[in-house]
Amino acid sequence: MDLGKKLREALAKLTNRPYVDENDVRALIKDLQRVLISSDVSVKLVFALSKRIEERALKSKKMDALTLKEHVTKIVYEELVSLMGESYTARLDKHKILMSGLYGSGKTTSCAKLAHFYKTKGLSVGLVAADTDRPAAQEQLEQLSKTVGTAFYTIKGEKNPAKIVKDALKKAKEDVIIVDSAGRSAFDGHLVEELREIADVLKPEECYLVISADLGQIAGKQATEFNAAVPLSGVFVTKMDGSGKGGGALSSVAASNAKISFVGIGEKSSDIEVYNSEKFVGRLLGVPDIGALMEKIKEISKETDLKKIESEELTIESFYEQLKAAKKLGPLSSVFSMIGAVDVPKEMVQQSEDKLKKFECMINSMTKQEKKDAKILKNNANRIARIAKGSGCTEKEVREFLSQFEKMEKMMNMFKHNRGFRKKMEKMMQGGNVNLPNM
Ligand SMILES: Nc1nc2c(ncn2[C@@H]2O[C@H](COP(=O)(O)OP(=O)(O)O)[C@@H](O)[C@H]2O)c(=O)[nH]1
Ligand SMILES: [Mg+2]
Repeated sequence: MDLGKKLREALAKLTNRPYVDENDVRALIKDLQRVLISSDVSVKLVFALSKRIEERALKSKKMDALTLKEHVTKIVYEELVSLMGESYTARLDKHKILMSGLYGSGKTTSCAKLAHFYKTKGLSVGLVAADTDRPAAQEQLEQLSKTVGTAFYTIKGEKNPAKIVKDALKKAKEDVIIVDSAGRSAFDGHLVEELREIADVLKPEECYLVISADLGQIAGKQATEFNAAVPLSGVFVTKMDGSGKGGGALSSVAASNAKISFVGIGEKSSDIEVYNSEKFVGRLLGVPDIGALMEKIKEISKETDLKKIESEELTIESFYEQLKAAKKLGPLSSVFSMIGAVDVPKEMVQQSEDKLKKFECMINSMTKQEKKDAKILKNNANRIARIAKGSGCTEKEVREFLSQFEKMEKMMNMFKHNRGFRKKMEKMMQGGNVNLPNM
């Protein structure tokens, strides 16, 4: 089952409603709990998270610029991000990496992925095959190094991995050196000893543990065990693409002392991402960049300077400026879902997008003077025909736009001259309910 889909459904139930009360929040939390536990997030973590969401949603002060629905969505988002751990920043200097992990976790594949990643960052990479356990392990990495296009080092037939590493270090001149090590079927003393021997020679700046997302919450236990024996700088979580337990793996690693550094999302060398919990949660919730969108909404509500509107004439030109500002928020569909309107039918979103695009074309076909003074357009068939032709719209559409614009102008005039109305408007804007008329 898709964790993201279920999470989105749980949130949609809430965001479809006009008001959010205590029962709504409790029901949402119940849904969230079910979803998280089914993706193997530990019960302990789930309950701690539920408690925090409930407390914050019902007790913490809501920001004026947010509606109640946005307030709850924001809290769920923030708490999920904190459950899934800190985002990672990959280092881009010269450094040496040791990869460790159990059999089949995806070490060798992930070595190639890291090689690909650093190559795309403009660094040269050397791959070192120091898995002397599995017969074909060296060939596997050599093959991958050819595909990615990096240097490759090993000593065929050598049984001592530390020797291979020592020899590679003598020859390698690359910026980033990545050492693949042997796994074991379980975490044991032999594995620790071997890793320590390699680390003594390599002196790695980074030591990544490779863990498959399939392990779910056991991933955290493994990270804790490894970390105690060989200090880890991060965990490379693989197979995020095929596992329903990804949420459990990420949250349990985040709760251990280790950090998630990279995630593998497929079998190809390019299927790698630097771990970003905001992005991960945003994707789960169906809004890829929810954090950035929140910031922008806040900024824009600050920017909506009421005094400015009060003193400024509304012209097609200034309307166009506002249109462009609104477009900065991103595609309308994500703007709609941000303001809680997740169930807006696709056709309607599309219609609004199309309408905005048409407006833009019409405005672009107007002269400077027309943009400043819409009155000269009114009932002027010649000008309307010219704009329709220039913008690829029908004359009827141009007339519709002009009449909508006129309505807005009237509203603005009322706004300027009527204190009561102005107060109402101010309140409405603070609640974030800024509706484009007739859209
Ligand atoms: N779908 C998917 N498969 C992966 C990923 N990472 C590794 N694999 C597969 O997992 C298997 C074991 O990988 P390998 O690198 O040989 O594991 P190692 O024994 O730890 O070196 C291979 O079939 C890989 O293609 C991933 O992120 N997604
Ligand atoms: Mg391997």
